[in-house]
Amino acid sequence: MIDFNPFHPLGYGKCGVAVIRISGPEALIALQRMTKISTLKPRKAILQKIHDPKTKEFLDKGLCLWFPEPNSFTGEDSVEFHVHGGPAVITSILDALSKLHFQPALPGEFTKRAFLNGKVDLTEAEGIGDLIDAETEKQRKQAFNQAGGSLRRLYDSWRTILLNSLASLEAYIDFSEEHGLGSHVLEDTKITLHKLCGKLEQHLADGRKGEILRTGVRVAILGEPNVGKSSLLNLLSRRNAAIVTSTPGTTRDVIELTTNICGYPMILADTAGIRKDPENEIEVEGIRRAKECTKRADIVICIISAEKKFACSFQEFMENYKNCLEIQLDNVLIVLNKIDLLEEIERQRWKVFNVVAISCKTEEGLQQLINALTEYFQKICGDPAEESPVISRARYRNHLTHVVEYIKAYLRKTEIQNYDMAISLQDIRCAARELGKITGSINNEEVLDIIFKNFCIGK
Ligand SMILES: Nc1nc2c(ncn2[C@@H]2O[C@H](COP(=O)(O)OP(=O)(O)OP(=O)(O)O)[C@@H](O)[C@H]2O)c(=O)[nH]1
Ligand SMILES: [Mg+2]
Repeated sequence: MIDFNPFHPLGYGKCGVAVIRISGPEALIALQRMTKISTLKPRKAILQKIHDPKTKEFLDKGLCLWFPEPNSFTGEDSVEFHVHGGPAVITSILDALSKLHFQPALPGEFTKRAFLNGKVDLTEAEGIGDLIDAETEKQRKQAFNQAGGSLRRLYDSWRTILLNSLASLEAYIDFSEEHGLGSHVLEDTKITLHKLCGKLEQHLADGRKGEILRTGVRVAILGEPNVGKSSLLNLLSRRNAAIVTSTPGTTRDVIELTTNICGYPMILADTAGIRKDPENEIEVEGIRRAKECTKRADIVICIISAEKKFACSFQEFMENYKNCLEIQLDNVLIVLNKIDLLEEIERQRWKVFNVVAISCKTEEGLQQLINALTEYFQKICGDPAEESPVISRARYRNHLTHVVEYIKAYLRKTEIQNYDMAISLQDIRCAARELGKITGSINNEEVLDIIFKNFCIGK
């Protein structure tokens, strides 16, 4: 198996050094047939001329390493060629390897083999995938912890509790009379499972922190036309992504981009300005999309322009404004834009209101806005450096929900007089199975295919 696929965009491009990895029982033989190496120390780099195994033509000179099984990433014999990263060099080495019957690796195939050879469990494998996809510091931390086994240890410990409870109860059913196992076994197990259920429920009630951090926090910018929504999108992303003009109703479609705010991934959406009297059906559709977008958002930045005059109290004004924008979220950050247009006296007036005052034109107040957003992100995603491991995928949540249901079903049955104990144990077995599906100790080929196909080539 070769993990460098020249047809895949992620594995190709000019670079200083390219690493071509091969894995499988023939890896060392391939290395010996393509170099003059006869003996080699494990994990020690050696500079060698690399040649075609059939024509003997020299292809490049590079570092070669051998990782004997089982102490390699895949758990199989593996070899690395560190060669010059030019396309022709890479292609010539891949061609040479194919003459020795090596196949290009499929996406995630290295990690899948590592999993099948017991080097990592499924949560660690998925953590490795997340580490490769991580674009911000917080995502990296969460993925790094998971790849290092934080979730595996947690879920394995819970599975052990279930299996121990099961063993105690089975022993009680089989031997209680002969060996005098007391009914305290039943009571103790009930207490243990109650506690475990509580921990699981607490773990599940995390507000989807880990999942949101993994995929990005959705932030929608909403407001009346011309208040500076597109200007803010451009400013926060440091890109000229959206058209800015002085004509109200410039933006029609939702413009979405991903950016990094203090290590948190933010999926920021600029939307059409909302007003009661849209000019045409394009604007009507734009407004519909804007409102739709806020329903998916974790945070809404609601912009008002400092040019706005209102006769009522600020609270009343904001209530009307939010009603008009149809925002029902808790996480609404009110931003007053265009403060560069205000006289000092007017600025003082705004200060009493709980708004973040900025100018997209002069960038005044930008840091305060970033601080306010970061506070929201900490609330929504937590901090993976400080917290216990959190659920990072819907797949885990789904199985964990089933675990809770099975434990509760068991506990409910124990409340019934003369319940069939042997049958009720099936619930504990199912609960343990569901946990096993998360870590992969219980696996099925179809699920594995789905998980690993989302990996990039080379991992
Ligand atoms: N003085 C001043 N003008 C600004 C500021 N921010 C935006 N503008 C101007 O306000 C006008 C509208 O800005 P946009 O960013 O297009 O506003 P918008 O909310 O996206 O408008 P629509 O897409 O029409 O809903 C443009 O002329 C901007 O240059 C600011 O902080 N100060
Ligand atoms: Mg706009």
